[in-house]
Amino acid sequence: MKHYITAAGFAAALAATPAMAQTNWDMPTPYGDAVFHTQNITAFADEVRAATGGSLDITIHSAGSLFAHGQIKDSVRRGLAPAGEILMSQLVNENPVFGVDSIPFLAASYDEAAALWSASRGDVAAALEDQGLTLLFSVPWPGQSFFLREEVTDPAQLQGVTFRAYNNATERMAQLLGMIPTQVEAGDIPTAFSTGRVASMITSPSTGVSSQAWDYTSHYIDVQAWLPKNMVFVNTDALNALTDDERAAVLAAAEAAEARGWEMSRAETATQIAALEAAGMTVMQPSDALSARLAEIGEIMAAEWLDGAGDAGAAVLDTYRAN
Ligand code: PCA
Repeated sequence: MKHYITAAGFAAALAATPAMAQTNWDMPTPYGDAVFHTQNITAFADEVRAATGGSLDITIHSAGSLFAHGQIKDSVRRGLAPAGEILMSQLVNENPVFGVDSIPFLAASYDEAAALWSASRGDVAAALEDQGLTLLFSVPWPGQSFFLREEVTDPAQLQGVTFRAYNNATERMAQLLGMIPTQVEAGDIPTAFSTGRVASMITSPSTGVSSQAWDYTSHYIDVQAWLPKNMVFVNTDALNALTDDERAAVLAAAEAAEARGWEMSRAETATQIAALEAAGMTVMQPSDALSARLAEIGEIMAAEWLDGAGDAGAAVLDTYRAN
């Protein structure tokens, strides 16, 4: 059947068409809805939606519901999802610069972490750009501390203890402590403990709270050894396909999200340690012996990182130390 359109019908059809084309972006993250990073990227998506009058609608898919952590970067690279969030150090095998934020005690405070990020950001962005990805922003987790089943004052007590790792650096640190590491995604922590695969971990108080660490560990040792970052990136072709106004809205919201995320992270540190304590965990400072051993391990891991990262890595550390 042929359709003939009258002038009036044509005008009505035009009026029914939104003034702007609508673009929908899926944005996967491995982390759950209760995590401050996820709240921050949700606020980012809300800001973009508001600033574009709804013409760019970003849907957050949390807790690995769209793609598993290990698939997110390639999914964005291939355009299956236009944007995504991952733990930056997950990509350390591609380029050592992605792992510079996971060296114990290289940058253990927010100010140091900010200086390290400003020294390494250009190289991180360039490494992503080589893969057709554009870095939008990056936000640290609070300092990484131990969750254990007993009070540990002598590092020798850690020998042979099974340990939940989340990247190469946590695995290496565990090896140097004589522990037995297994990689487990954040969302799988409670199961890994309850099934006996692991008996300890190092992570932020935020992840301790979101995984209810008091159900399977009793002692939190507040070493705050490094601040690993999540990063949010976008497929560069997808970014370029937006209108100029939409692209500007994404970049402005990204800048705001980075500032907001760092503030949220800072605030989390104290409130989530308090939450662990309120839930019944013993919160303690590391013994001198444990601190000394961890400092040694930090030196070893910094040297190993530099060995792999070569001149580019040395330049990042020089810039960081000059700040
Ligand atoms: N939480 C994430 C990464 C670092 C952190 O604090 C995790 O434990 O997997």
